[in-house]
Amino acid sequence: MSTAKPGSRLPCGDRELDLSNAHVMGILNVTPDSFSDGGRFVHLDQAMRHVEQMLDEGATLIDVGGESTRPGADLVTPQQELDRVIPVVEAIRQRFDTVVSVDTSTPEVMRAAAAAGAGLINDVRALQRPGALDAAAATGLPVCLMHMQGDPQSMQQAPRYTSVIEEVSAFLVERTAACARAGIGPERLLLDPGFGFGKTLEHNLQLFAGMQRLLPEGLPLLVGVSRKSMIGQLLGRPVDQRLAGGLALATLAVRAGAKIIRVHDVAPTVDAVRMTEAVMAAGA
Ligand code: 7PM
Repeated sequence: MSTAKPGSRLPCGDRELDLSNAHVMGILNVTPDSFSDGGRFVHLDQAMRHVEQMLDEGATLIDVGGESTRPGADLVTPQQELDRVIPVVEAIRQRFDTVVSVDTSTPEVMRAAAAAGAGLINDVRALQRPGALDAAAATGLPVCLMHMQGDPQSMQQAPRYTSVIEEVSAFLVERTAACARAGIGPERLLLDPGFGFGKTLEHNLQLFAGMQRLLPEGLPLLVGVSRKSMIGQLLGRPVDQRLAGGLALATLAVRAGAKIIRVHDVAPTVDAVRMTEAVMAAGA
């Protein structure tokens, strides 16, 4: 099972997350080309209003990302990513008491974000970039390892698996071992199936249905499906009409043992997570 032990705590720098219950992570995009926010949160004051709203709505982590992983998106230089992300991490830490997660694959950004007070490294490339394992290890922060087939530029062209569950599971086991060799123990890891990253609709559905079987070692799971194309494809909905589909998936993810749900729409997701956990607690 992927369920963390009751009372298990994840140290995130100078803060801690109690993983005996599920958390909602609010997404803060600081990319000018982010597809679902239209690049509205590039400016610091707007970004801080968005953070405040997400925290008021019950988010307990804020995920700051400066590299668009949209299929076909332009590559960002480390300097561009630093310029976008670090001022935002600093500003959040100055104003709010929350865990700041930094969505990055870039070693320089990991180090600088940790120095600026970030509490979690969220890497869609699972620390595979040169220098990323050592940089993440040196921060002492926990890391979310996500599965992706291919790279963001080409991943949706022709995703192929013999068994998506087996392959995602084997990848995450291998990256967990690579982390252990670099000095990042399992108590510092979260795992993520990477919905939409090199997966067809059918792959995403199979992976979602098999989520509990994914993780033999019982590490906590992070799930991100908010507004994603798996919802759009199944329901035939544009990106601004995917909330109900996303809430259904958030509910199912919590039921399957996920501990962090990464979303744009914090308030409705917090309600869905609380309802789900209340029913689960009553049946425990
Ligand atoms: C364009 C396309 C913009 C896709 C943003 C995205 C995840 C993540 C993202 C996830 C973890 C999105 C993605 N997705 N990090 N970063 N898990 N850990 O839809 O599923 O938000 S970016």
